[in-house]
Amino acid sequence: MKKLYLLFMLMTSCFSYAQDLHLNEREYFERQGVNVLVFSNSFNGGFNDEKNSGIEIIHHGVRTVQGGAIRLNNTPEQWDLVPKMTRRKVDREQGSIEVGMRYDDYDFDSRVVVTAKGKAVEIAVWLDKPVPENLAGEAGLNLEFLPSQYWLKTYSIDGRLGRFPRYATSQTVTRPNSEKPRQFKGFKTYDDRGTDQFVDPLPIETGHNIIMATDAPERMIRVSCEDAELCLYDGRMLAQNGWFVLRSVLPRGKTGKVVTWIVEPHAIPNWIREPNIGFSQVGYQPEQPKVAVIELDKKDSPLSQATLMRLNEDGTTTEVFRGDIKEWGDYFKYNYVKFDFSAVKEPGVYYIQYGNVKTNDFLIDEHVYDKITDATTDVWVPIHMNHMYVTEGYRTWHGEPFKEGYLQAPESDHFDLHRQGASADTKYKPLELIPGLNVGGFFDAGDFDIETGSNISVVQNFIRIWELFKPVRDETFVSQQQRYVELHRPDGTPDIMQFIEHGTLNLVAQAEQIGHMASTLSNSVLDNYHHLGDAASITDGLHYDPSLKPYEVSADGKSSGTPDDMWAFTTRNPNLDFQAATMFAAASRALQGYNDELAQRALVQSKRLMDEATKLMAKNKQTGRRGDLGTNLQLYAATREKQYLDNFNAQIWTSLDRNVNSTIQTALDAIPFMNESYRQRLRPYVEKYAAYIDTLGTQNPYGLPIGLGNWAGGGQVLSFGTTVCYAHIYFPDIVRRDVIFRAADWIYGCHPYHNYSFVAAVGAARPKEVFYGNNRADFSFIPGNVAPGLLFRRPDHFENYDDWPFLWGQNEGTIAGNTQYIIFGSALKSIVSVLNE
Ligand SMILES: [Ca+2]
Ligand SMILES: [Ca+2]
Ligand SMILES: [Ca+2]
Repeated sequence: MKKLYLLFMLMTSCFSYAQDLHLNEREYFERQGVNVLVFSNSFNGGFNDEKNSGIEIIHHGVRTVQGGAIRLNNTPEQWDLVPKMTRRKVDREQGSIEVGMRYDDYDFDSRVVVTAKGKAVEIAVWLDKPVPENLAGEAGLNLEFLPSQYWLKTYSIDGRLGRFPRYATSQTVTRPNSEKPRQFKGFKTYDDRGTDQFVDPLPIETGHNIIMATDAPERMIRVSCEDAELCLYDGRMLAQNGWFVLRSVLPRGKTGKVVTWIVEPHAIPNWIREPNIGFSQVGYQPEQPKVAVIELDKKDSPLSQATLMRLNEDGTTTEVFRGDIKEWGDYFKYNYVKFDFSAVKEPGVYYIQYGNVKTNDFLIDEHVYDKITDATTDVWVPIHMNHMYVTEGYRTWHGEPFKEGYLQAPESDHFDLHRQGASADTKYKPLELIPGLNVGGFFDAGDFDIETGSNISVVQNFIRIWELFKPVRDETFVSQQQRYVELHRPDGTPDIMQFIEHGTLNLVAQAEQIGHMASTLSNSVLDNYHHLGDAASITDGLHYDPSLKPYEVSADGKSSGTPDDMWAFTTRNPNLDFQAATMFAAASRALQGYNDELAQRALVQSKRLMDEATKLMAKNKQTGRRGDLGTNLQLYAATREKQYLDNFNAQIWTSLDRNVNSTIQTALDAIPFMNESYRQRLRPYVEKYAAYIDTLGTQNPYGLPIGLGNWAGGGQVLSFGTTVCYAHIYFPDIVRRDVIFRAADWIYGCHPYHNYSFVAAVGAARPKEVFYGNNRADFSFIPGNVAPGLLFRRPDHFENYDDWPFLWGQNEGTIAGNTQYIIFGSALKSIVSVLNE
């Protein structure tokens, strides 16, 4: 009886669920094809990209709407103020979610209440106190729409027709800076060229009823508002990463329910998301496991079989394999099944057919991995060489950046998470030129600063690649004397050696000129930090002279009054010095015989910094990296002094006992320096690690550690992949060959959301098309870049846009991460080459 009743409840609720939006158990509004999230993700402020928060809509599987909140700008930028969420209340009886928002800077509180009303939601803004006078006319209810999903589509506002523009070309006005709401920590995203005015976009259209994308049912959405005007803006007028913004300004002097929107996203009847067939776009070595992971809508019924089709050389297609579909189960919002076609080993060109869905083709061949690191080493890395002119064929990637050098940073906060303390810890006065720093080094990522910690890792990664794999590949011409780099022009020197040299040149200069390591060499003003274009044009190349007026150039043409010079952040951190000392020791060894003079300089700085850092840390009672396991191993590798090996031996086993997963890579790295009994003692720990690898298979359908942070977990997958490769190389009987391919499969396409390779152009049939590189404004990529991948949005959505490059958490690649990829790729290649013998 009870069962029957439950069944009846389930049936009726399913029926109404399919029709109307309802509040589900994950605390968002849902109907088939539409999810409306209300502050499942809240704003963070500052450096954090804010196109990830507030009221969001996932429309037929794509998060196309976000940023629903009270905002202080027509089209908010990344460093504009964001509201702090003061509370969030889910009312299941009313079917509503209420969120309190606060701007501390203005002592301004507001609330939104979102309530399901049939197929629509009502978004109502409530005020207990009127909008503060200095925000009247500025504070409004905003909702943002993803440009790449709406451009070229139609809209109709109060019956007037229009089309969303592909490129931003609406109109703007300028207003006095005094009227501009404050930006994060008082930073300014714009250079007003001395006008004391800021640019404010004008609306494209205004009205009370708007229907967007009548020509695209999967994007169609209707918004109406009786008690205020709706204004449609193009956020790209101010910033290339801006979205289309719909906005109603809050009325002056009113309290209570002040603005009410009815938002109705269209749902395609009985919509079921197309299966996403995850497989490796690079293809498969014949002997490796070949398992496609198929991501299914929960309302989809899994098929019983899939087939592997072969494209023949006479133009015909043959079914070569038919296999059963195996259920894995639910993981967050989707259901996962697998198709294992490992039995197919014959080299050839294939595709997977699952029901009506057919994948693009891919290779099965011994040589599929041969070129996986070439784009990264030959193209991505040299393009990120700072202080050089970099050219490729007819194209110049960038001129020589920062010719005027770097100034001593004054005490300051920073928009890219750095800080200069009250003491410079140097002999330089604030804003004095520190000579000799504009040499060598690598751009951090999609931005152009030198992160010292990352650059240290980069040199270490290159040394590791050099010592383990000795790649003599020479495709890059590097002249330090001419400050000139040309891609695809061999110059007789292995490129990896030149990259070690280039990284070391900057870091040694820091140690010599500053006396210790800078935390970063970075932009002094936010208005050139978000630069997109030629790195050489970020600054004017002239020394900053505060005695000149802004934008004035001195009579001799050598200095200017424009405060655009980069700064060196020099507050001393002995841990960083220690890290640098370790790296310098290794670099000195690696550079021996290639650049003896630099090798000698690196050695001098290594000894001095190690000595000074040790004393400083003792004085501050710090241990930090000094006592670090990995550091002792690196020091032993670099100096072969027994004390470091003794330190390592004294710690390694307790550290492994404490946490195998976080220590195993270091333990494996030590094997070349150790005897057989070390390896035997390590065995049970490797067995424990293998058991952990097995548990991953039950945690998610991909059998990998999957990160859920603000920066997607690609780096975690890469380091897991690298560790597994090493574990397999040293203990092939414990860590089976099969598991080493999991990380590669993921990176090259076997992952949620879509099945594109996260690495740009490496022999993949379908690499991602857009990345957050420094050419992101062109909706392009720099070959060899590795995207962080799948950004998790609470409570249950993985995302990687491939038509919108601007979210760094999913699409940026970093110099440290991409050199880590070269290690992973090199290790994988070396294992596969044994397999091919
Ligand atoms: Ca940076
Ligand atoms: Ca070369
Ligand atoms: Ca300058």
